[in-house]
Amino acid sequence: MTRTTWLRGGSLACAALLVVLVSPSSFSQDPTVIRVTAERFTFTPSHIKVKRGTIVELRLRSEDTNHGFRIVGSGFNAIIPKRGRGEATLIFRADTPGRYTFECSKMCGAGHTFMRGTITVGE
Ligand SMILES: [Cu+2]
Repeated sequence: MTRTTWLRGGSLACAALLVVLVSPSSFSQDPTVIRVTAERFTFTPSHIKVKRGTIVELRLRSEDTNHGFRIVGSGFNAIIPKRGRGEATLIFRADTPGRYTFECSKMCGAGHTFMRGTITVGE
């Protein structure tokens, strides 16, 4: 069974890179699918680069326990289900160039606070 979590954007006032799209039917282009694996205590890949304007579909999967995925400074936060329980999906349009940090938002052990990465939105 695959459980998919569609995340919806909170406030657009966060001036973030992200405009989270509610459903795939609202795309005007095919999303760029990026698969991210969480495993104590890293995300792979941990550095993600996209061009401005790209619709990004992050598919978040765990190789061990539950993890979280939060993009710092935005309202976006997901639980990545533990191994074998499906994945979380986050879709957004990368609108604002910059460098954004993501991190695990669910305590997963001693290295939890080191579990982070970046999304770079280029011109
Ligand atoms: Cu963690």
